[in-house]
Amino acid sequence: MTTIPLAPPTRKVIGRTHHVRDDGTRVHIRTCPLCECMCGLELHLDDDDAVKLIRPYRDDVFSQGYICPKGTTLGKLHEDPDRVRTPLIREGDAFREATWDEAFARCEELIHGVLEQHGPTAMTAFVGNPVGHSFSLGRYGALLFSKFPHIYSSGTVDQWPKNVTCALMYGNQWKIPTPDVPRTDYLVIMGGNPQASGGSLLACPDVLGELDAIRARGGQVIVVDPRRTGTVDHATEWLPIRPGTDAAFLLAICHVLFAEDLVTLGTLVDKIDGLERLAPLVEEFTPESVAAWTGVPAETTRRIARDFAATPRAAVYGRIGLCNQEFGTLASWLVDVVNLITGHFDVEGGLMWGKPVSAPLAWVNNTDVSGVPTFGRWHSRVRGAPEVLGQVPASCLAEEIATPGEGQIRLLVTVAANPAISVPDASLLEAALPMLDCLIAVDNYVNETSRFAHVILPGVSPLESPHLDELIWGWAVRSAVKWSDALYALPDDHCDEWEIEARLGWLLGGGTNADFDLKTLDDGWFSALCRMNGLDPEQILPRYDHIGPERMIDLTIRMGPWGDRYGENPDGLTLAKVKDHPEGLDFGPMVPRADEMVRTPTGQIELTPDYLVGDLPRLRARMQEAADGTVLVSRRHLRSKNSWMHNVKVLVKGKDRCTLIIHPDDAAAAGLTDGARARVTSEAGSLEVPVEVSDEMMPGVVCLPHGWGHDKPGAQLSVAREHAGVNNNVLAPGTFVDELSGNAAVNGIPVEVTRA
Ligand SMILES: Nc1nc2c(c(=O)[nH]1)N[C@H]1C(S)=C(S)[C@@H](COP(=O)(O)OP(=O)(O)OC[C@H]3O[C@@H](n4cnc5c(=O)[nH]c(N)nc54)[C@H](O)[C@@H]3O)O[C@H]1N2
Ligand SMILES: Nc1nc2c(c(=O)[nH]1)N[C@H]1C(S)=C(S)[C@@H](COP(=O)(O)OP(=O)(O)OC[C@H]3O[C@@H](n4cnc5c(=O)[nH]c(N)nc54)[C@H](O)[C@@H]3O)O[C@H]1N2
Ligand code: SF4
Ligand SMILES: [Mo]
Repeated sequence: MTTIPLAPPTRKVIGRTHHVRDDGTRVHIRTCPLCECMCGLELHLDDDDAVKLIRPYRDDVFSQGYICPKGTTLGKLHEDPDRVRTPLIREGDAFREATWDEAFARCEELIHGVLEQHGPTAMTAFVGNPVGHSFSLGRYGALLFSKFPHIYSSGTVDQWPKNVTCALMYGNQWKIPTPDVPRTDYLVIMGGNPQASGGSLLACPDVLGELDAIRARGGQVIVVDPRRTGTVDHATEWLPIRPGTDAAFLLAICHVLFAEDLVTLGTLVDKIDGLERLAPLVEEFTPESVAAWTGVPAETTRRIARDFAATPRAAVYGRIGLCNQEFGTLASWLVDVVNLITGHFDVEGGLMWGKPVSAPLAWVNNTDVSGVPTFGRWHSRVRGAPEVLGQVPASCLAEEIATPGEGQIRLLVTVAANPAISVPDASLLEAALPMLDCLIAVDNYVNETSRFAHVILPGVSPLESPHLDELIWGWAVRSAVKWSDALYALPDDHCDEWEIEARLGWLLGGGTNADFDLKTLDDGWFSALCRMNGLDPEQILPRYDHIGPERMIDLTIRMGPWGDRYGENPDGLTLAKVKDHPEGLDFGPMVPRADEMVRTPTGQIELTPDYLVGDLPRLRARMQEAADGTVLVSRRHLRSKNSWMHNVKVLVKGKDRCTLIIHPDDAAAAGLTDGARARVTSEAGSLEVPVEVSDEMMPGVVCLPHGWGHDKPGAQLSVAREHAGVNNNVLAPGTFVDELSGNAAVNGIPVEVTRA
């Protein structure tokens, strides 16, 4: 495939200048969209309107001057010569630049071709991570994704177990409680590494600073992880644990709590159902009985259970290491259980829910109205995987494309996703993608996935879009709101992302470009939101002279807890008022809110749902098997974001980061020395990678980062290609999942490591 020269980036400044420095530099303020820290940034513009420098914005009410190296590269992302800025249409083996009209005409032709020949069951979408960081992509995704019988997402390689437990326990899959890190005195971090990730399902800028503060006030921070991560440097204790065994460890904690009469429901004594069922369930899981399997000594488990129960402000937090594993749902459930049965839930310093200024749309649908989810309402065609919360494992996609028959997938729309890298059994998906009749990628790069596209519709750069986070405030440690103007205008006639989604949705529903009417569609969606908020659209619509995301954001803020409710509360917030505060508006720390948040049919927190309890026999059976052999886990790095920031030179320069970390004893046994090349083989595949020998790994566990493998023909990522690395998902067997959620178990993969 030939490389196409892409049009240079445009820089027409439309954002408001915050101040001008003495040397004439104009400074703009914006919130970084890259991770959950939501850092405030100062963008310094040069005479050509390019971003010459990015500094922390110290007045930001939320991040207060915290940033990381990724945030300083937003200008570089905008300027990246490889960033796709006009639509690309495939012609034979190559792409050519096209106008938006041409591109949508081609989409119509391809979409209608598949629709007519194979019907809607031949079409699906893959939703990627950046959608969760973009108000437009998130909200307008509804107009697109509803057109498919079902979709795939990175959610099933991420937090699906937590979604399952929250749906069953609290009534909504996105009501995810988070640790009140700034006010806790005892924090157990399981399967999370905020030193690299910045925190996940936990919006708390400068987590490491907060951990230092916990220690400074005499508190404890315990990191339960097979790897001695950078987070451990800020902790009081590292507890190595065998991957995939956390559920057993947590059951043993529960056992001690009951056995030693340490159980209390605290303030939620009248709000929790199912406690009496728990004690007999955990009885057999003594710390001694699980120690050999987990690797955690029994006396350590007992000590932690006692100290945790005895500390008034304490929280156990579990993240991706607890989800992306064989018993992800059990482990995710038990994290909440331990907090709930020690009175460390919905109270200061424990697990709490955030209180967003603009309530996430995802919080609207609760099981008291929609009904408790039943799982397996349908099964995937090829593997027979049961649907869970409307999705099957992401790894099913490859076989659904490659296997002929009724319902074979012929059309795929990817939105801000790179499944060729991010999904298990990566080799199978790589082989399947070229079989599609139509692949439309809404993405900023010709990457490992979009290189197979028939049409690439470019997204916007992080400086071309206004920004307001939505879902993430739901698990933020403070209630706050921040708005960012777009710094640059979109190039002339560049279609904005929300319109791309609306238009693709229209075409997928059988509509044509000729009869596409954005205003009518948007008015319809906005009217639906009005009704969800108990408003009469006839009254609200005339108040606006514009359509699009800003109108929705305004509604969401106005109908939120601090909103003006369209005049009912005249001093309340509107988007216009928020815009007047580039530093953001802060409404304080988290507050107890179980009464308003819990929306199960009984109105109670369900401690022991049948579906979750039903997985204990599988765990018990697994514990009987020998725990020998080497297993693989994943890791992240501060200077990287999943699969897509490796094209930024300043982030990838320096020593090779795509290495296999291995304990010295395991290295010696395999005849490997630091810097040597290892061959790693699993049931799914095999690859070669340089080795880093370090006792930061516990013996028997090796570790690779995810998101690499940029040497693919046709991908246009000139910098990333120089630092290609290997894709660890080549080693991840697609059928290795947490059975209750269908979430990928990319941690704990049995592998063999030898000298290459
Ligand atoms: N083995 C293993 N696999 C994993 C994981 C792991 O820990 N181990 N982690 C999993 C997790 S948690 C996740 S979230 C997934 C991530 O995997 P994916 O969701 O597939 O996404 P990313 O790798 O984040 O790639 C995002 C894509 O969006 C594009 N993009 C960036 N910004 C924008 C934008 O504003 N608009 C548009 N249209 N496109 C944009 C980028 O170019 C990139 O192609 O990977 C999962 N895979
Ligand atoms: N810099 C950077 N930040 C990111 C991302 C990124 O790619 N780069 N990705 C973002 C995304 S999409 C997400 S979802 C979040 C994820 O955020 P985190 O959940 O903090 O993810 P990781 O940093 O991968 O840390 C996971 C930890 O789990 C450990 N682990 C693996 N298996 C097990 C196990 O079985 N049990 C236990 N107890 N631990 C285990 C690993 O060793 C690792 O230290 O990060 C987000 N932030
Ligand atoms: S920690 Fe880094 S990537 Fe995350 S929001 Fe802050 S600057 Fe952006
Ligand atoms: Mo993620």
